[in-house]
Amino acid sequence: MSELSTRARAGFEERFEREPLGVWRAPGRVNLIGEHTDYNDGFVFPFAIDRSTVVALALRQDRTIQITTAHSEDVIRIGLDDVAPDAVSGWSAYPLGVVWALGEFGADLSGVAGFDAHIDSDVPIGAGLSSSAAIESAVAVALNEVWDLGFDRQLLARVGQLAENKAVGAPTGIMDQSASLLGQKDAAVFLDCRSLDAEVIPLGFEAAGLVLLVINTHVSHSHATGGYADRRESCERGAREMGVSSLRDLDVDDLDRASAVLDAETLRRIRHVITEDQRVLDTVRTLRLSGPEAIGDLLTASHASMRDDFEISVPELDVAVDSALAAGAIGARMTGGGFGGAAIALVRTTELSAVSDAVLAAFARNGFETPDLFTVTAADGASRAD
Ligand code: GAF
Repeated sequence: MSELSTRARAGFEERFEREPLGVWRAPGRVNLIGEHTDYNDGFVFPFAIDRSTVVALALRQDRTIQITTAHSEDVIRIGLDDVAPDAVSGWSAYPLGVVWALGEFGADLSGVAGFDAHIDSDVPIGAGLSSSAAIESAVAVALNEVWDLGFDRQLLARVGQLAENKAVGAPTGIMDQSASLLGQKDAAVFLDCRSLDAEVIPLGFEAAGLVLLVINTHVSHSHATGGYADRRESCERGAREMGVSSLRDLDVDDLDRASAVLDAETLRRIRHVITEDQRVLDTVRTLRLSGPEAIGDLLTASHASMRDDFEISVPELDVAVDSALAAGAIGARMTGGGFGGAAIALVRTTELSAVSDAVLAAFARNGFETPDLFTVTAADGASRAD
């Protein structure tokens, strides 16, 4: 049992004065490439990481739900029949949103028992590593098992996304929950967000002497407000004005026509999405043919596109990427929805300390808050932990 599971079990026992039935875990994710393509029906290539959210849970004799977390003193208490998007708020919108969304996807909750649950996590919050999808996926796999619902993992990912969209209020796509539920050790999930076909592709970082460094800038972001929804609207407008149902239906050959049809800003937004879809396909092909050392330039090109065309980077992310590259990283980019969060750098193991030192020095020189630097490995998706 991991240290985190042990801590969650102890936290449950302390708060509810009984033993949990079990502990379930779900990982955060790093997106290797394919940003803001998921809600455009495009391609993504994320992997589940070795940092997780865990939920210790036991059923009750009545239909009450009680939820606590290690990060607050609150005890959220609500009747199963009262759970609805407008009845939940704050952090409890994630687990309770999942309860509601299971019902929306056809689970018969009329006869199920309520539960007590305690949540703990080592996925940094607001860092762009999908702490929210990790909570949703951990709760989803736990309830799927204890309520014997028989949902498959693709459906559980859609449950988590619906919770995020309607209960949390963030208009996000399906990538994060898919990574958290479908991930496998040492591999990334190549997902077609239109068909939801997923293929697990070995990364081979360790064998190639590479390591993935995460640089958490501490610039906190939220997708329930502001820029994320704005970018999504631009993409939908661009697709509408180009006469297609989603940007997936366009490719780089359509950009000339787009420049005649769209305003300059919308053109930049859709150019990011169209070229990013192509970069995902190129990355998967390059990884298969030539190994992970060969994907660096695609990662770096993805960052430039997000910085210049989609305009979702911030100075801290640009400095993280530029300083890592200057110190020898073979590729680097911001990861996740943007406007803050983390950058990733693919680095030769032998150069990890030089790259880390260079990033820390560049942040200090720019007067930025000291970032958190840590490496991640690709881990298995959500499962019962204890
Ligand atoms: C966030 C969202 F949750 C994802 O669905 C995805 O759109 C990502 O931003 C950007 O690629 O993580």
